[in-house]
Amino acid sequence: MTDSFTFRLLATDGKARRGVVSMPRGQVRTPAFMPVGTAGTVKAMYLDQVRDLGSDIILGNTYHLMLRPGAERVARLGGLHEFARWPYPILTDSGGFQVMSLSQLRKLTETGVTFRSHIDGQRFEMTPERSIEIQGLLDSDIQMQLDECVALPAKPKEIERAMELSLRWAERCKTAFGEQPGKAMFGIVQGGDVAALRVRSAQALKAMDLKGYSIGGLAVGEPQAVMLDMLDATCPELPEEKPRYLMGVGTPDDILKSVARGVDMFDCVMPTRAGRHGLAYTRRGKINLKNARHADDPRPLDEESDCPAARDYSRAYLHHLVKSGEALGAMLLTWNNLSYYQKLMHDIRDAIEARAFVERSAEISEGWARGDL
Ligand code: PRF
Repeated sequence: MTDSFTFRLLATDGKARRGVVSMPRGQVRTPAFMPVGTAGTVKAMYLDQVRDLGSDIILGNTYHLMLRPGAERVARLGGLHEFARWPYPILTDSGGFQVMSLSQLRKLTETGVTFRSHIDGQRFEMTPERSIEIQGLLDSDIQMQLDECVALPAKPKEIERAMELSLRWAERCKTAFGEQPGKAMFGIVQGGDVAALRVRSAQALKAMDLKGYSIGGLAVGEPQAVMLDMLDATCPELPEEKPRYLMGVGTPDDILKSVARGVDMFDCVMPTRAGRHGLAYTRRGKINLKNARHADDPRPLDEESDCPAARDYSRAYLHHLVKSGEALGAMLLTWNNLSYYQKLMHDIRDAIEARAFVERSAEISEGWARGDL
């Protein structure tokens, strides 16, 4: 049977890949950045704006949505796309990572994780089967297996145990997901900072013949060089004809260096969270609008940007909004940051197509190094 979920590689430049993931709700141009829409909203943005900036897909979180408003309720209201008014692809994380970082009194066994909600203390159980069931109720297009992500540094034995558990959970998620043409369930490579464990995880997941592969357990406290070494160990073990998604990464620099190693998809709270904290990403690096040096500065963030938030408002005004805790400050800076991230991804895709990725990467990095405009 033909599947309407496909990945097509359009061009490569070194290990960098330009492709397109297709599914009934739309196409995702890769390398892709997926804005984080944890609770069915990309914070401080209208989803129409998110779309207009060139986002082909957004991310939703099983953990948050199961607690509030509840997966069954979202399903009754027509699914997450209808609920949030985003008719395009949605990828959902499975919940394991958020349980471990946000919930209280969690207990992990072979069966799954039991935990208490960080909102009201109510007790929940999350198994691989329940995670896939919830992602199905949300009507997610790209679903994640339940996994266990270990924070680094950690002992190799502990990393190995979590990696092996994640592999067994991948099998259970694969069975629970079954055959769903037009949708995908990705396996998640774990293995911490141990290259041999990463290789074992990637090979075992490859043998399961999943529709895509995530790389988890990175950007969890290790230096960037370690993350890049793990990508060097992992990517060659993954099938070329399937998309690769590096979970929760990263800074613009992380993205450039990971694309160079063969990663296709990214998500990160960085542009949205930083925007709510007064930080602006520009082609000349980061600007902290809280800083008093901006109080009298009539210049915009970047007069050459086509994003109104970057082009039409003075730094003095943005500084004022941020210092006053005004909602518009968060809105304008999030808009600027997502615009910058999506422009970066656009440039990366063009550069790979033109077989000029290395040169273009160097130019982009030089811009950041040159500093503020
Ligand atoms: N697993 C899952 N989600 C994640 C991660 C992971 O390892 C990470 C690690 N950077 C971010 N989000 N399921």
